[in-house]
Amino acid sequence: MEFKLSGKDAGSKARAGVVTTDHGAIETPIFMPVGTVATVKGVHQRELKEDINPDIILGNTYHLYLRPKTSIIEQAGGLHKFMNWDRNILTDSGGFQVYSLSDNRKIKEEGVKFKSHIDGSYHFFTPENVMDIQRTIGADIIMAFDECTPYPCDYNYAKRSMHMTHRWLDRCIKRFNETPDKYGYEQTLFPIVQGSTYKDLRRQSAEYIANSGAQGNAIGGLSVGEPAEEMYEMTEVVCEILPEDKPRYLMGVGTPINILENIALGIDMFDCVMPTRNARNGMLFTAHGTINIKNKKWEADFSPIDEMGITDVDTYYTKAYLRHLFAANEYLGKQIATIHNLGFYLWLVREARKHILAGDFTDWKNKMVKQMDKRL
Ligand code: PRF
Repeated sequence: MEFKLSGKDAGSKARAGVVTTDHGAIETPIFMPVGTVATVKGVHQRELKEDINPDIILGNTYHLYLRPKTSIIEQAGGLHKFMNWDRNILTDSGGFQVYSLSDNRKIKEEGVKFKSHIDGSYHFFTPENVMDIQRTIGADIIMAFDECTPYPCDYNYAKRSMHMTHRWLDRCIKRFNETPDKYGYEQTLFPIVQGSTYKDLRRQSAEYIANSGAQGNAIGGLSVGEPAEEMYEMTEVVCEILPEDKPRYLMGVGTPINILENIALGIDMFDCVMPTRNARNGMLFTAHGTINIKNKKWEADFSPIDEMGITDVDTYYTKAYLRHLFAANEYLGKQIATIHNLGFYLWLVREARKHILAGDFTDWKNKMVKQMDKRL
């Protein structure tokens, strides 16, 4: 994997770059649509390519391991072949999904015992087997196994957990280096900074992660309920320490505003279920604020879904039609809303890139943040 900086903003820490893997180039900043179980929910792969056109999507180790199971993906020849996606894929390690299971898991130094949300069976994840599973799934970028601490988190717990995440990272790196790429293209391992909302812990963790010498670095444990200002403070502290010449990935973030603010602090990569999940609930993101399309207010509004027309669906259908589909609980409503939201998120990061390269990112960002902070 290679990362080249294409340019930096003058008034902020924002950067534009290009990550290149064996599955092609990824222009940064990038938003990665979430495809948890080998599908970006509601959009099939050809539509995803043609209408939204992301260079990279995300998959989840926890879900794929449970269903269809690692062995099926191996028989298919890896996740790219299984789902017929020939561009980049990143898999999360399960650290966050296991954290979300709260009562159905037990965390120990050796690893995490958890109960399947599908059939209640028990499983055990360790740094070693999570590397093996991700080697077999075959994503281009794979994530270290970490513990995502909840918010709020007691200082001593956060500190102990962070140190365990660091020891787990050492075990991940060892296993990763002992195992070969399986499918003839290179895989890259990203470590994850933790440390909850404590600046001293975040600094310590960022130093540990920076010293691991990885090709890219991630920040976890944020966007778990803390105020946005606290998230930005942590990102800022961590970005000062993580190497400049490696991509920085902020996991599970966030709203369009969160994304722009974090780009300004030096983040290059994002993922979040928000555009897809909220679409399925009828919430649309636009450059001028959010729309709840289920609202009666749109019942006879025959204007385009989004005048900007970023994706075809935006001008192909009216708000009244989309509202009707939601009212009638039709599949197509969720599909259209998903394409719209993903199209908007990808547009947003591409515009950010353009403005970074043009040198007027901060002014544009401030204008957009104000504009998007509305309910239409
Ligand atoms: N760790 C991992 N995945 C994640 C997170 C984390 O802390 C987050 C936190 N927002 C999202 N996804 N492994």
